[in-house]
Amino acid sequence: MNKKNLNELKKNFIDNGYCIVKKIVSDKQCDFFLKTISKYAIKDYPPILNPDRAEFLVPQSISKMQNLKSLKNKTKFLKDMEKDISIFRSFMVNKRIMRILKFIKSKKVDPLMSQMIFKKSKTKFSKQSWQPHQDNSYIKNKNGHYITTNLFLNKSSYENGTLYIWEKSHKDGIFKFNFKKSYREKDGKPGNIVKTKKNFKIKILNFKKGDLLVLHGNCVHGSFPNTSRTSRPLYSVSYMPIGEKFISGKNAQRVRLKYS
Ligand SMILES: O=C(O)CCC(=O)C(=O)O
Ligand SMILES: [Fe+2]
Repeated sequence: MNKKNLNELKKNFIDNGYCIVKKIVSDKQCDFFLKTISKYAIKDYPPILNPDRAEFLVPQSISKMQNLKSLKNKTKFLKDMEKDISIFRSFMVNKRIMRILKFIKSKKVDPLMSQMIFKKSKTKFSKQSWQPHQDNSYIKNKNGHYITTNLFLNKSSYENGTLYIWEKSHKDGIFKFNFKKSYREKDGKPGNIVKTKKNFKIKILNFKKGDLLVLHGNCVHGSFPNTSRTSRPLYSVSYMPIGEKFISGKNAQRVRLKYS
């Protein structure tokens, strides 16, 4: 990517609170990632938090291992997990992504957490629709430097539960909000709901497989339920520039991850 393209991404991010990098990952890599991480998806395909850390991946996929009959297969499951975790980590610190984020923030950034959201068609979690929220409402970085990336592992549109944003909503700091459980919630409506009297225009975002959405932590966004036959898998990774403070969180346990 040349300087002109990088400048354009940065301008979009600053002006609009988000930018989209088209086709940052090839179809083949997307399919490989999805196939690998799907080994750890349990019944109903709930999201997997921090699949890049064994202490998270083991408890969230243990029923998959227990379903295996022989000890040989169980040990293989765990052995393969080691390898797969390094694949997930490599996506978090993908060189092209890190370069773009560093350029946008004019500072080196560290990954803090990741989440795989399958929105697998015809499962309970396909109906999950995120309420309008700011990702920074969880982290509360007062300088608004938190960033979330969403890598789309399949095409994404209204029918299969794509994301929308509230235009220019990243310019007002952190809004008041109602706390919502946002990990394996029962009502299918996660996301700390923003409370504001201000009106924003809603913009629905469409993606192709391999596109990356870079979101300002204060940009209000949400998503639609997947009512189609097409799954809408995405791998989300959050980042923070060096020197910035953040709240770790009981579930997400954000930390500066020093992967290379
Ligand atoms: O997967 C989605 O539909 C939205 C996810 C999201 O906004 C989040 O994880 O904070
Ligand atoms: Fe979000």
